[in-house]
Amino acid sequence: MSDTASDSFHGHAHFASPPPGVVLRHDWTLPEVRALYDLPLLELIHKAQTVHRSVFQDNKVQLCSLLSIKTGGCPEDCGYCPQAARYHKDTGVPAEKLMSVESVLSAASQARSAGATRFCMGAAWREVKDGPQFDSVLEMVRGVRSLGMEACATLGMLSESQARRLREAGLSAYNHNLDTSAEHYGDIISTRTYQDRLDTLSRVRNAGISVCSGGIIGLGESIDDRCKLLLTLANQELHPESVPINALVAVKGTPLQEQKPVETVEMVRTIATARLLMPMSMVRLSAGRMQMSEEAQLLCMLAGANSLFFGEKLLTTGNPEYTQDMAMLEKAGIRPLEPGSSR
Ligand code: SAM
Ligand code: DTB
Ligand code: SF4
Repeated sequence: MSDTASDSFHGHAHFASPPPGVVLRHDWTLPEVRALYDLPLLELIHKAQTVHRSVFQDNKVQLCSLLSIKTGGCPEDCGYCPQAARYHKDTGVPAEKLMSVESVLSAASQARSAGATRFCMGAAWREVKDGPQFDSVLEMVRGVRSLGMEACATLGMLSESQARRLREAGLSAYNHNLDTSAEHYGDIISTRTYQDRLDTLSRVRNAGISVCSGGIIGLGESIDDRCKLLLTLANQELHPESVPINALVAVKGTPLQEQKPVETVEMVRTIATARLLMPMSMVRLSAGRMQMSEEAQLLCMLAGANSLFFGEKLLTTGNPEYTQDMAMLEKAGIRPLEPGSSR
């Protein structure tokens, strides 16, 4: 499958070399990462914004659209997730069937009209199973690509052949988050291991699909856990081309329902550190915007976030209204990235 112009831009850091003065490192140590995270805030933001401006167009963010193509009933026990079957009684999130190809593509085409250049499809699966459902997902991927958008999917664990088939269908990126540090992982999820996650990521990478991998802050992790997550992402052979940073949405009925909301400054430090460690990657301000003021979100963009999910729903939880987001960006003079434009 050939890459289009839009493909060779966002995300695909390995297609372009860094500009002068920007070095891509894969040997970060925890004290180094922690030293960045702990810098005086204004200095940290300044550093991150300086790197950001040398790599990306100024005042641009990529708008992504997210759709839950298969909601709820998941056999995993991720402590943050309202879609896990075992919390269903308390979260009330129903287990639904996979959406039809037709309805997914009609949502994708609407998202494109609203300005999305990337369409992400999420399924509450532990892993992909070969068969008619996976065949439908492959058709969704082909359909989204033929609309001229980047197609991203997050479907749980993948085998080598499934990764290859997704690549052949034209999938631009696969999202698979590490969520937190290896050390903290077991406190949040018991039904799979950190190594399972890393294995799927390397299958995605080996299949030639661009990698989208990030995490969640506010899970009760320490600052070192947060820094270790970023270090693990950055010390891979290639940086993930896309790094979503989520603030926990503490959903009633999940084991993490009582977690305190993430402070803005924590979110900003995490994003700025991600920007410094992975200068060429798209850093996405993902879940948690409902709890943030516009100023907080703009501060995240100043610190190096250059992408948002728009639309009033993420997978199962709320997201700001479209018109509100557009007004926020307009006020700040931030423009959506056009399809196929260059960094
Ligand atoms: N089931 C697949 C998997 O877990 O890889 C794909 C869908 S899963 C819902 C995608 C990601 O959403 C998770 O990896 C997690 O990082 C994020 N997520 C889920 N629930 C969240 C919450 N309550 N707050 C913030 N992020 C969340
Ligand atoms: C990611 O890192 N965040 C998005 C996307 N990847 C799939 C998902 C956020 C989900 C938030 C909880 C929900 O709406 O269910
Ligand atoms: Fe299932 Fe993904 Fe939710 Fe975990 S995060 S319970 S794997 S849908």
